[in-house]
Amino acid sequence: MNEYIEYSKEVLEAMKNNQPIVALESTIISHGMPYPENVKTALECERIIREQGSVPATIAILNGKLKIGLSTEEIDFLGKKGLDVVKTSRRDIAYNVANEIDGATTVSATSYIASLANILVFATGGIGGVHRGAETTFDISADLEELAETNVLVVCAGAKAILDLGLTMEYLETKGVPVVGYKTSTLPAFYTRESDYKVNFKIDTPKEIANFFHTQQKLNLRGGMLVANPISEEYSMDKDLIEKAIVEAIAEMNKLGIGGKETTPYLLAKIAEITKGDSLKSNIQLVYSNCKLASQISVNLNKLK
Ligand code: PSU
Ligand code: MN
Repeated sequence: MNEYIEYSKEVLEAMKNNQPIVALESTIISHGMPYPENVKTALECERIIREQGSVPATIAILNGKLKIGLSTEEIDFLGKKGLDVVKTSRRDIAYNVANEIDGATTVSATSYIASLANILVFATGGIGGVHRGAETTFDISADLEELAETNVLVVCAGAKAILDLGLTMEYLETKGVPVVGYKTSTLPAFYTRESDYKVNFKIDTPKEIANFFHTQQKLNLRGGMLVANPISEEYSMDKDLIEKAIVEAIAEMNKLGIGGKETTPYLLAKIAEITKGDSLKSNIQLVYSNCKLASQISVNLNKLK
């Protein structure tokens, strides 16, 4: 296994010194945002994580290796290549490694690779989930199954409103994945702070979240935890406006016959276009906020180890 993993110097050093680490995904760089905002955001995420006391480990597949911790050049490479790098979920990992195909890892692949290195905390924007219309398309993100299988705590801003939030919560419930609301009892909807759905547990401090996850691990309850951190008031969007943009984007997508792994990147880009970049601005800010919280949770978790 180790022959396939390549750590950055910073991450290797952190592991040796038992420092807290936070994993970051790379699909958000290549497929989630346009260049150059994607690169700027990825680097700022790393800075915020360091500022809060943890070491960032951005994850991708490059030259046939599972890379844990990327250089600025590597992040720039993924950002510039954008949709030309392979969006890599769990099912793509072995193929990309075997054939030395560069891949940007989604939440599912990133969680799996992080877990190989015993990295327990991971920050992202929004997770994949059950898509609207899943009763006919069967489109359910591999992210959910990964949360059920892999011991990683994922900090997100809730599930994106391009998804069916109710069905996403049901799926997580079936799989026994706890959904924690950070200072909130309702599930945030990515661009907005609230939805019609309740989280399982409202917790107000990073320390208590760390203690919860630590206990879950000690009890051998295989699987992850989802921490939903609402976008700050300042950057949250108007609910009706964003809903309109989402409905329009989905209709356009169906007209074009787009499906499968292209669905999420298409919708993100289309919504940014419809909202004239406002959704992208919100997206960036919520990711920063998630990085901050994830780093704080990781610091607390590290003290319990
Ligand atoms: N949320 C974002 N930006 C993203 C994604 C989610 O704010 O780029 C990406 C993540 O990598 C996530 C993936 O794992 O979309 C989900 O894709 P799918 O729905 O095809 O599983
Ligand atoms: Mn899908």
